[in-house]
Amino acid sequence: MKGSILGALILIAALYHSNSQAIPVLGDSLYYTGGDISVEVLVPSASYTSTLSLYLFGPTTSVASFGTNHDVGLITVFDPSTAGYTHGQELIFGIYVQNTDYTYYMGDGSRNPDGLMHAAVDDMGGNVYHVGFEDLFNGGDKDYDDHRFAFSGGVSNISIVPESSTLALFALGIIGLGLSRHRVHLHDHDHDKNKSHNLN
Ligand SMILES: [Ca+2]
Repeated sequence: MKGSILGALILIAALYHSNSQAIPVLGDSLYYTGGDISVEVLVPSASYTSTLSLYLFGPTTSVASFGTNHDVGLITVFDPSTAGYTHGQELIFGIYVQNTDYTYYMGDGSRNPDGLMHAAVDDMGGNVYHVGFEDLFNGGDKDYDDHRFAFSGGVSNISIVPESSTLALFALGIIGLGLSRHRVHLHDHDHDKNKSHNLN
């Protein structure tokens, strides 16, 4: 039991892992926390033009677009739940670079055509996240500020445990308790049997 409790604690710690830092975190993700999200186009440092969109994977479809990196100051409000996003789900934003016809996504590099991470998340505090994208195949100069956007509202860089997983953990705990009680009862039963055997 000690082992499984420790395992559960490690699991909880991993699920609640926060990447809250003062510096941009390459390959970090944003998760949906419900309601509207707000996206503002920040000043870019690239000459290329890209469109920022929110995607659903498997198959990949764009469910909302938030302007190009040159629409500085443009603010778009969108409710991801209208596109099927659920609480706790990773929000997969990506830039479609018009000049090269490549799309690069936030998060893990395996999603991208060159297998590299292309976005860095900067936790600004107050539930505001600045995300900078690198727009060149193979990572370019890796400064991750070619296309920059500010995300706020129903977003977080903390991965939240979905309710079903929390319930599963509780269920495992209850089963664990049940098993240890069962063991105690078996032990008592054996003890009684021995007693009665001795009486005979
Ligand atoms: Ca760059």
